[in-house]
Amino acid sequence: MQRVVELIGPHRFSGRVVTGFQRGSKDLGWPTANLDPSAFERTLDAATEGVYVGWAAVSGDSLRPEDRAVHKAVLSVGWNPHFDDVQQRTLEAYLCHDFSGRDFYGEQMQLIVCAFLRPQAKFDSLEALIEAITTDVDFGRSALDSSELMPFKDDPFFAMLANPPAEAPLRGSEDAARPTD
Ligand code: ADP
Ligand code: RBF
Ligand code: MG
Repeated sequence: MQRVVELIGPHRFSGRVVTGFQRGSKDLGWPTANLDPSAFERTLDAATEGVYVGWAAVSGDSLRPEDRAVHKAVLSVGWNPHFDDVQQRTLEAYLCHDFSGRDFYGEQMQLIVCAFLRPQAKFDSLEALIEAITTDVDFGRSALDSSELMPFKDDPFFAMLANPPAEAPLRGSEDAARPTD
């Protein structure tokens, strides 16, 4: 199967990690963090179905600081045509990082999707799908090292999650602190 690196977008998404069919890690050996559909369903064109690469970060108090860094991500967008039971479009990302068994369901995930690799496909066997994903991850990881895609890792969008804007001071608090004379 041929893969290309076609620059797209970039598309930025932010939403909760939701549960899927649970077969990414169990059946395929490639866990994917599924994004809440409300974070993309209305803005992402149906024609964007395919396999993509980008960068991803997740928050979460149970995660270690290294888990919360910006990681390479290889993504699947669409209706998973290999399976017949997927009715709803998914946007799901394998993050190129070892979370050491920690999961992060319900946490906030930010994603920048910046290049297309190939369309979604239906394979002759589960093994063939796994092999295709394995090649996508290898190919995608090296594509993300390129001078075109690497800069998105430092996109200001990610800094917003790590350092949310400080809450504005309550009105009147400055007055209270001011000397009264
Ligand atoms: P589901 O069908 O519920 O998405 P998966 O088998 O695809 O289940 O597993 C995904 C979950 O595994 C993620 O939501 C996340 O909590 C966890 N996970 C652990 N490591 C990773 C990783 N490297 N990339 C993506 N998700 C991971
Ligand atoms: N599902 C498909 O049905 N066809 C595909 O071509 C396909 N490619 C994928 C490529 C990558 C890199 C990843 C991470 C997933 C892909 N998937 C594909 C989705 C896969 O079926 C899904 O993650 C699992 O079924 C778990 O939900
Ligand atoms: Mg998944």
